[in-house]
Amino acid sequence: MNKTDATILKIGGSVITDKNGELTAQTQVIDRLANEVEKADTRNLIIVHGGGSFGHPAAQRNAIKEGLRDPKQLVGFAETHHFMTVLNGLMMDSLIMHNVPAVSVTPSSCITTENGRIKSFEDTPLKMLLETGFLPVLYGDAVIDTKLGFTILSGDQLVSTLATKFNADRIIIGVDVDGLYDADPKAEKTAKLFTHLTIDELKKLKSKLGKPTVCDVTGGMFGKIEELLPALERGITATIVNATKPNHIYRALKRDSIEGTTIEKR
Ligand code: ATP
Ligand code: IP8
Repeated sequence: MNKTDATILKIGGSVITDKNGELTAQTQVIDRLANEVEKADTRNLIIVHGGGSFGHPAAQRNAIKEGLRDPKQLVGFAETHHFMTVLNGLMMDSLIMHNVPAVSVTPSSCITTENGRIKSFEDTPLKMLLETGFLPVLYGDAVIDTKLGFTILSGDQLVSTLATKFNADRIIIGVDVDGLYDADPKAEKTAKLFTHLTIDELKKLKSKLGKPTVCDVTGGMFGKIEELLPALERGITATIVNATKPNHIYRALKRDSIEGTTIEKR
């Protein structure tokens, strides 16, 4: 199938929340990003945002990723999902205030997983929203799992699945560092930024990616790269940029040159 001009933009929880705290939204950053999305006016855009300090602490506290083992976890699942809707609400408020026709699509209402991998996806409303000219917004969520009872679906798995489903030509990933380094730049001051990587180079590097130092049930940068691989194998380009820096998401959406890491099949 030929590629479309669809763009999947992931806005990381490390950007829109403070992952050192709990339920700490970066509302000014959210507003700036909404303004950048408005200015860029990109057609066929889907946004996915991460959980940051809204999703991960509740998911960890209640062991939601590991599945249903104790009825007490049910409230924990509800809490995790609810906190994600609160963060999503902040994103939606800002996007709509900036005249972006953004519509929230709740993953737990249209997706189930099997052992953590997306198994069913009722995507007709999402496809029709996009075709009608809306900007669908999804997020990492607590979802029903056919084997585990429930689990956590990362925004990164969603990004890769959506990019494949919509035959997107590119994925933009906004995080709180300048791209992908040869080590966690927050832990190693001498870490070197990669500007361009092929899949083969990326696979060799995977073992060096830092495990999360903050609360993150979906594997941090390692988990992100692991999830991106299927989309990259299909020839979809991924660019990792620093979304905490003003206009980096805007410039990436406009296809302007930008500091960051571009990953391509070869
Ligand atoms: P969320 O899952 O909440 O959406 P996110 O997608 O914004 O979060 P993380 O999963 O926290 O982002 O990954 C970004 C973090 O990964 C950075 O803050 C950085 O410290 C860390 N990191 C670890 N190893 C590396 C690496 N090799 N290169 C770049 N960043 C790395
Ligand atoms: O932040 C996980 O999504 P991610 C969301 O994209 C939850 O990994 C609920 C923890």
